[in-house]
Amino acid sequence: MSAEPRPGLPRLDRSLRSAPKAPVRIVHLGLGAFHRSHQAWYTQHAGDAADWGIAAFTGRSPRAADTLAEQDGLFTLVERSAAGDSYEVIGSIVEAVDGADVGRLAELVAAPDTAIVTLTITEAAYAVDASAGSAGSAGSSSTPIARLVAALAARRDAGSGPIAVVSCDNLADNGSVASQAIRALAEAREPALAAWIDANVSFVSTSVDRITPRTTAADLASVAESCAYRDEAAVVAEPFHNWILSGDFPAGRPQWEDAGAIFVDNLEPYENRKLWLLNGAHSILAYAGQVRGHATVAEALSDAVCRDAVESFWDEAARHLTDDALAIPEYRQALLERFGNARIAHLLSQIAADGTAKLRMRALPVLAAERAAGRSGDGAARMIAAWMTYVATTAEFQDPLAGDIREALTLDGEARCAALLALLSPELAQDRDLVGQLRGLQNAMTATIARS
Ligand code: CS2
Repeated sequence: MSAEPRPGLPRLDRSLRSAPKAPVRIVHLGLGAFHRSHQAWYTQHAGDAADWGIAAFTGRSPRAADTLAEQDGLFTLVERSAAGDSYEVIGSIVEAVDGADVGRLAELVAAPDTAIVTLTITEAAYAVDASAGSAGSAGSSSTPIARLVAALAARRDAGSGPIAVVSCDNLADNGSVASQAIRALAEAREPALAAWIDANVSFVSTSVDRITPRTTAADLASVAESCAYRDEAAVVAEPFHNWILSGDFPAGRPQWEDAGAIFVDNLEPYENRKLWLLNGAHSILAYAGQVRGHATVAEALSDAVCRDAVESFWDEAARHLTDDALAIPEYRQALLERFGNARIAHLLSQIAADGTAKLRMRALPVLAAERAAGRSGDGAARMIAAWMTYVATTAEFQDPLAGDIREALTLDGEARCAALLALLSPELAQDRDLVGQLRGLQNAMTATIARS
């Protein structure tokens, strides 16, 4: 994605914008747009930002690191509200590295000044295969979790002491999930390493929020136009941002609270509110919306069929979000406004990726809670039915279980429904009533498409 709006424009870097370079004290895995609009933004806005630089590693491809390195780590954050855009140069990323450079990762994680490792590695990346890890297969040693385990071993060997690992992926209890994944691989590699991790690594759980669509060539062109420099690493995000954290930072942390981060003892109600209401609605819109011919969140939300599906799922989820402090009516209203911001072209195809990993977090807890209360859970079930319809009608979908999904799609009727459901929960797939309910919801959805 390269924009060449006006030839001769200077490239953004630290000679163009004087941004002091803080020492690396945070290592990040997963240098995507969300990391830049969220953790990098919070770190820049901490009162002690001058002490906290980020070294950010890419996931699969070195491209984002190369682009950012050419700009000394600087990038523009475009805050896009319904009323207009504002621009800010973010300088908290001081080193951008190809994720395959495990040597540099180990060196930085082992450095005594490094206090924190943050993660945005996607929901799917936490499903590790510890048996493959023990065999040291090429596949597993190149996953972000396996790289981090190797880097933690280097920290232990260097005697650099405790550190915090902070998961910023959309998973319930993401600190514990990260801990289990890392521990399992460490145990398979060397039990003494697992013991060192138990004693020295603090796993912090967080709920993260900022809608950040993939940057387009048009976005880069508009940055060039407005800022009079070329920035190939710009990101666009909504003005809203939220970060709630729970856990210890044994080697210190930036004063993220200056930027609005909230530290709590009990994260669960907040993460459920965000995962169910925001991310759950996103998944409904992504699947039902695309099946009904829409491309963006704002477009899908303006379709009454999709909007009703969201509202009825929210009604169900809200029954299990009972703490008054959660202010659910206001949160729902704010979400409608955020989703309705048509200046943010948030593509449904982007949200639709990795459905099996996402629906386990977004649909299953509400479905289980509703069924335990003796109700149908139709709202949550409709999210799953929409996903089933989507994978059945879409040639190109991205999912860690894509092969299993394709195999399930060779079946018909309830057998297909049960096989797809088994990919989310083998246990639920045994429930004939639920399979019948999902089948009915799929038929109803197909009927609405035929009518519209
Ligand atoms: C989205 C999230 O792609 C998705 O699955 O639901 O990335 C969502 O935009 C963020 O969690 C918002 O904070």
